[in-house]
Amino acid sequence: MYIIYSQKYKLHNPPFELYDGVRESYAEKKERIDVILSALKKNRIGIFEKPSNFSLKYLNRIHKQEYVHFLKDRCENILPNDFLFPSYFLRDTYAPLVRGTYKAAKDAVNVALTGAQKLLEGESVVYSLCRPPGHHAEYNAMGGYCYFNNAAVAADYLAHYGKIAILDIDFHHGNGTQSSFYDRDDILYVSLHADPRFKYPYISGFIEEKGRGIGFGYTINYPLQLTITNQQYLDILKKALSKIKAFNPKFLVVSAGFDTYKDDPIGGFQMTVPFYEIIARHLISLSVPTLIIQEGGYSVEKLGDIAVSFSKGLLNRPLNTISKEVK
Ligand code: SP5
Ligand code: ZN
Repeated sequence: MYIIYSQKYKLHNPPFELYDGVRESYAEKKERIDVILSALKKNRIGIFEKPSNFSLKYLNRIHKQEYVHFLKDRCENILPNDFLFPSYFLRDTYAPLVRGTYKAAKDAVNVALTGAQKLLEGESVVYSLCRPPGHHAEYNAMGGYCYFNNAAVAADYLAHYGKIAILDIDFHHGNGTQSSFYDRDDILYVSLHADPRFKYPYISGFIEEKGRGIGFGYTINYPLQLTITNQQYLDILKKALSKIKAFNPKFLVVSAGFDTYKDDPIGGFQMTVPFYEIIARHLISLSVPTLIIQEGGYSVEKLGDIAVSFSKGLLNRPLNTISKEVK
């Protein structure tokens, strides 16, 4: 399995986020990727590769050109060690800009697109270790630690070759990804996430949001109770996967957030480290070429172990093959 990452993730290092006006430690730390990389390397999982540089035209299919220019321009004008919460294109107080934000976010898109390219070349599963994450980023807005929507850009790129399913298993609803494809019937968006009545992004991810026009029926939301057990989660994951199977996609893009982990400082269902291997094996059981896009996950202490567990599941044989052998 190829693991794609860029060193430029380190350029994005905001000093804090704002919660109810109070400065709090920035949860989306660069150490998240440091620990994932070192754990994967230590366990000899994956073939590591740098991203290629893709044209901005792919980014501009998902984001408004003015927004992309604004981000580039504002970042270039921020002094080292300074920060900015811009007055425009910002949907909440969880996406400050620093000097390196644009460069890091642009290269995270390259990481996603390089992974997509690998699928086109015939790989069955690729892990794009994107940072900053992307699924909250909308057509003309940053928010929730996201600037450019890595998964949406990759899905749109792959959609030229066939139908695409996106499965979003981050703890939070992917409002940006949903809105990117809300009117389309060639990209199915399916998300399992904490009930937005209680958790970020609060205003989207409800069951009633199903798509619009020809896109109606191609957005599927599973808002979950915060107390959901792992067995209940698996039952819903299986339902989500059966919807994806029925759609018969050419490629699957997974927005993989590890903030569903039980001790995550921001999210947290009841998931333990070994549970991620089980989730991954279910994803692979679809037998559709799959691009994993890193989204959230904030337990720096456990993220390495989680990524290793998840990757082991990706590398396993499909569950259906295994159950046939048992019979
Ligand atoms: C990609 C992703 O997982 N984005 C998550 C954005 C969540 N933003 C809300 C975080 C609020 C955390 N601060 C609460 C501290 C209470 N004292
Ligand atoms: Zn999240």
